[in-house]
Amino acid sequence: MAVHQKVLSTTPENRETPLADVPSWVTPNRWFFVRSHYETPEIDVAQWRLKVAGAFQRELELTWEQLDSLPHRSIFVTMECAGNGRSFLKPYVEGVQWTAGAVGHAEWSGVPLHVVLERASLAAAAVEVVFYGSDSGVEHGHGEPTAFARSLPLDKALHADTLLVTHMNGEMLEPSHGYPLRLIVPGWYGVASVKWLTRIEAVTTPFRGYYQTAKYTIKHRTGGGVRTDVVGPMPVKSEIIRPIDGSVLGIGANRLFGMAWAGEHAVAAVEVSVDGGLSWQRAELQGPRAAYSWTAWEYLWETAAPGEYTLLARAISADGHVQPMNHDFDRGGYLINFSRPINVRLDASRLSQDFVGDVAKLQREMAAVARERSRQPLDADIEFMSGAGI
Ligand SMILES: Nc1nc2c(c(=O)[nH]1)N[C@H]1C(S)=C(S)[C@@H](COP(=O)(O)O)O[C@H]1N2
Ligand SMILES: [Mo]
Repeated sequence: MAVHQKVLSTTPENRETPLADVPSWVTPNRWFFVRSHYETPEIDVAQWRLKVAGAFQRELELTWEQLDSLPHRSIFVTMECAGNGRSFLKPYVEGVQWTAGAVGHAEWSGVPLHVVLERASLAAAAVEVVFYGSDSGVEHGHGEPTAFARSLPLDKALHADTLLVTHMNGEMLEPSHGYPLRLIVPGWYGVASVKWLTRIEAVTTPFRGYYQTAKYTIKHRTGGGVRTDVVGPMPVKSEIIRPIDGSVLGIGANRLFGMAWAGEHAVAAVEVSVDGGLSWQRAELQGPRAAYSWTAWEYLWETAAPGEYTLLARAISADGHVQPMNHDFDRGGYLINFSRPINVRLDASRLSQDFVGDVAKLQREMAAVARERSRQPLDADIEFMSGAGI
């Protein structure tokens, strides 16, 4: 069976992780979603330099070899685009119409950012660190080309888990994922993890770039009024991967399977409802449960009565947050973590097919699929969707 992948646009490259066909704890690189605002830059690593400039005691310019000689670390992190799930919003919200697949989980390796920041030695007046990618383009209503750039507050920039990444799942980064160097900001939406990194700048006033103030911001109501916040940490979320919406199931045992993640926190529990949210049961968590990483879950649903059912899942984070039932439209087309109903029909004339939900089995399956696919690199069934702007 071919893997079915959704491609929202090819230039820039925007494509989803095929969650239902590749349901593994580690997302293989070739199936990991891509979210790019501009064309993928072509970078010659021999010419490439990382400049570290601005509010530091000393500025640095590192070659690839110099960077690579610094201490390394690896960490598993789930990365999700802040617009993931946008196509499910009613009413319609402008932007790339992602379904559920702008999320993936990988092992990221590289040099902890703090190692480089400490070599350059931050000035006392520094308040943020800004990261520049080497991609740029002209945005609607902005005459000058806009470079992709984002900043981090000092505490997150200096955190031991924030990495300058060279490798993804043990392989050199692919061009689409930021070769030769990208940032990974664990627990934060993907937008913070700047790809094709060439410049790190410490600043003494908060950064006001396009992707920091015009895009990737949400409204936040306070007692006195409305504040604009930049998108940062990922809230708790779960996704039902199987069965898919609109499925016709048989009578007997049916397995619900999905993933749940909670940004900087581990997942504590997942609950499932088969009656549209009237009652909830505990799902079984499978495999690792760690901060930054998604956790697989499954629930064996035994039913005898044919009819229409609305399935829901809600995750609870280790710090006690519960996934919400509705989207908060103050968030616009970002931070889409509400429990999305999956409608299925139970058909009395069928028997249930207990598809495999066990993680160990899935991983063995995945390894077999990967081996097979390395011999058949074009065995993918690609669906082109209509993408729109940012
Ligand atoms: N330079 C640069 N970095 C970028 C982007 C970009 O367009 N340019 N997109 C961001 C967004 S919105 C996301 S969700 C992640 C996606 O990373 P991936 O394509 O490796 O999945 O990269 C982030 N880093
Ligand atoms: Mo994103």
